[in-house]
Amino acid sequence: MTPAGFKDSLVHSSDYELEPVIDKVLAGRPLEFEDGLMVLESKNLSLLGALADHICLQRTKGYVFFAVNRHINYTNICDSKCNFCAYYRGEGDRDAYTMSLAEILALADEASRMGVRELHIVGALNPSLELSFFEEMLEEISTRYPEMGIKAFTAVEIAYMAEQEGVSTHDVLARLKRAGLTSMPGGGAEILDERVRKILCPEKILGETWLSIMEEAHGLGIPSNATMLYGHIETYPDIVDHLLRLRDLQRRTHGFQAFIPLSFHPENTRLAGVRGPTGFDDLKIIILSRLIFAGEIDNIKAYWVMLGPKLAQIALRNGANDFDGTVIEERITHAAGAQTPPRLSQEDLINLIKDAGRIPVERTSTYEIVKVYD
Ligand code: V47
Repeated sequence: MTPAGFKDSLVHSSDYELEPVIDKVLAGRPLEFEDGLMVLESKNLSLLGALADHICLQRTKGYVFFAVNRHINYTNICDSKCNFCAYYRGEGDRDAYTMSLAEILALADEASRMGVRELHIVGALNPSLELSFFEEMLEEISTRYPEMGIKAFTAVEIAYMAEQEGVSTHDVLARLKRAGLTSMPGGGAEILDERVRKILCPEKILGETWLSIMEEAHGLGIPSNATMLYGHIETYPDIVDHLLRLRDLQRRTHGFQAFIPLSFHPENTRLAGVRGPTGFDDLKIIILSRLIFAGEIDNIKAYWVMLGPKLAQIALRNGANDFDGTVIEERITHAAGAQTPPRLSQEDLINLIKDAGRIPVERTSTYEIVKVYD
């Protein structure tokens, strides 16, 4: 095949409608709703992946971030009981648990000795835990281990703390920040559309509330991440709408540090009949996220816990520039049947990134560079 023939075959005749999308992306113009749908409907993953990779490289110089991090899931007792979740338990259940402050501090201490720089602390909506417990936890950890960033509590947990305490979400955020909160994870966003939330998680805060709590956090100087749980009952328009609503908020606050697409795992959930996303779906969502956020949300995470390390590595050539981290102990996805290992070593992460032809960069919780491995 001639080079020109190869180029033609890359843009198949059935993909000519993608041309306006390609032109927009290459001209640095933002994609809109219809463009997003077109990307999702296309099967030309190699073309779209190359486009996403191109945009990613313009922003990142080939750096791929990872963190030496540890998850602490402090309780599984939850008032929310979302239909997509295999992790929650009721108070009387045999395997229900709530960690004491001493147990949490022991995990933080072990993490600090392992060189961890980011603690990812999330749990569930447990009525027995008071705001003062979380304040004390943050104060103790941040004073004892100032080198570790504390990325903790989803917007959903913040709303629950406010309701339990009878104060505003703004006050909760301000108090947690004062106690040592560095940033917030992006969980709880699921799909922002209310029709989908009513089926997925009827007891959870509205999508609008999730966005407004993030806006408050950003206003208080607490950066956060954003997520999207996909591969269940959502439609293509729900996905594009979700991404555009996040981008709108980002244009106002610039507070989102990273976007993390979360690949649905159906096992042991009330949606166990749902097939879940294929590898093709997983890559397409990474690609679409990069194309829609371009330089507006800088970092797209390939969350290896949900994608598997091998697909996450391929995502690094399809628009993703963040490999999350060592993780060490994750319970939420593993309760839903994830077959991935409980942790990756720093060496594993560095090898996977280098093997994809990218430069591993250890980062802090707030994306300062710790070390470049070139
Ligand atoms: O909010 C729950 C999702 C989220 C399932 O901000 C499930 O850096 C798949 O938000 N299948 C928690 N997903 C995880 C999360 C996260 C993970 C990694 C990094 C960051 C970050 C945030 O997990 C929940 C929900 O959307 N989830 N159950 C399931 N069965």
